Amino acid sequence: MPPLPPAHRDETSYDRRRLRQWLAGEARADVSRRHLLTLLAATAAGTALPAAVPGGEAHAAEPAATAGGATAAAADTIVKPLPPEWFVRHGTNAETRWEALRGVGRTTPNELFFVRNHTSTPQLDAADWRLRLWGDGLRGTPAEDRPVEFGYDDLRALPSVSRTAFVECAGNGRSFYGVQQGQTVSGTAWGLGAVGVARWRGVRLADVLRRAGLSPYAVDVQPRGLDAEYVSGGQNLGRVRRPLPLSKALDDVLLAYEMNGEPLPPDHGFPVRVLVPSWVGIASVKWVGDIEVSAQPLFSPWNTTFYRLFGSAHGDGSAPITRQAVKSAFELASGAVFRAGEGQVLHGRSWSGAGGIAEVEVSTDGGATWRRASLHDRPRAGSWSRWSVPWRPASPGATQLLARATDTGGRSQPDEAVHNTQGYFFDAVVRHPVTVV
Ligand SMILES: Nc1nc2c(c(=O)[nH]1)N[C@H]1C(S)=C(S)[C@@H](COP(=O)(O)O)O[C@H]1N2
Ligand SMILES: [Mo]
Repeated sequence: MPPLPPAHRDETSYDRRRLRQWLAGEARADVSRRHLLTLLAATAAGTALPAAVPGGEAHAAEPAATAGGATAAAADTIVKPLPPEWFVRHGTNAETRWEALRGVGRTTPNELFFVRNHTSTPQLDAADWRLRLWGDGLRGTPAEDRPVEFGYDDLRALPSVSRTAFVECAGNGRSFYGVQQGQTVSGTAWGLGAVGVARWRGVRLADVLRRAGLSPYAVDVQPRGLDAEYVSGGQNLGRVRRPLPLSKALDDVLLAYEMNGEPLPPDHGFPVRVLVPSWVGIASVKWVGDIEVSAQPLFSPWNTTFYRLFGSAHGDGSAPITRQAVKSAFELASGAVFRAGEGQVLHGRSWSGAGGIAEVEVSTDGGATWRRASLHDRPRAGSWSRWSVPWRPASPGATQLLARATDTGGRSQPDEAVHNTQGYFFDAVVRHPVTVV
């Protein structure tokens, strides 16, 4: 049995659970054969792991020193420090703790920003980095081995634009399908911390495409990362890549080289990443090395097997997913403790892939009554709005805090999210447990 690639670790506990359910005859009829085969292969490999990352974060967050081989490798997939008070580790990924955002401004500091790595952060040198554009959607049809090239300095010499935007994993909130709805889904068991907002600076992808000689027949562009090839279920899926329709590519997409006024940190795509505002995080390819420009629609595992909605509510599967849903989170630890009779101010943030945030309502009694939160930021598409609401808990006991946002397009958070097998787009109101003493 070959050793388990680090990229699998985040998936294995879910995969094992699904395998047990399958063996127990509880398989969902909508699990495709292909998905099941992937699942079985990943799970078989997973069982060979030397007791991986028990209980997760505290252990994995520690740098290599004391940890065994597998755990050290998992910790090494991310370059920046991951103090356990800021991050929850999930295999090759790190989730921002919402309580760490309390008192933090509208943008997430780079040190606090979540990391989603399919494999591990590559350490690249800007001096020999090149962006290669090729394909039959460019005039002259440059081939992959004779591309149009831009160096780092070439990009930095082009007119720059800045934009505040969130990057959010499509699977953010995934664990609540299980916790709140009792449903099984595959993938990294994120809480709500697979999202961050940054001020990005770079060049417009549109400018680079035009300079490369965009043909009138171009329909799709496909950026590809320089990180290692991704192996899933024993299958090498190649480098991370996902097609983007030309309409979006020409609209507001950046080739970003700065994050919050600093060069991109290694974990977030140094030297250059794609930044696709409001869309699922997978579109924002990090460590971009080349972009295929195509006169035909393109496909990769990241817009076929992954990042579509499958399950009984979705027929043969949805189209590739694009805009993020509406979500809200309290800047508070799960299970936070409050004193009865003491005045508090609860803080949180809400965001949407379809516009700014127009209204947020909060319930402190498990959803029985609601009141409006004060919004502290002007609604802005692609970013989040901070909000607060005063609260004086009356009597001791367990309760749940709920926040429900409505965006400027009138989209609001439902009580229940529509299930899909890979657990994307958990947009339902999350019930945040707290204790009053
Ligand atoms: N090359 C590359 N790009 C990538 C990924 C990756 O693993 N490799 N992960 C994607 C996913 S799924 C998400 S959610 C975002 C996360 O960005 P961050 O790590 O900067 O927060 O990057 C995307 N871009
Ligand atoms: Mo993601």
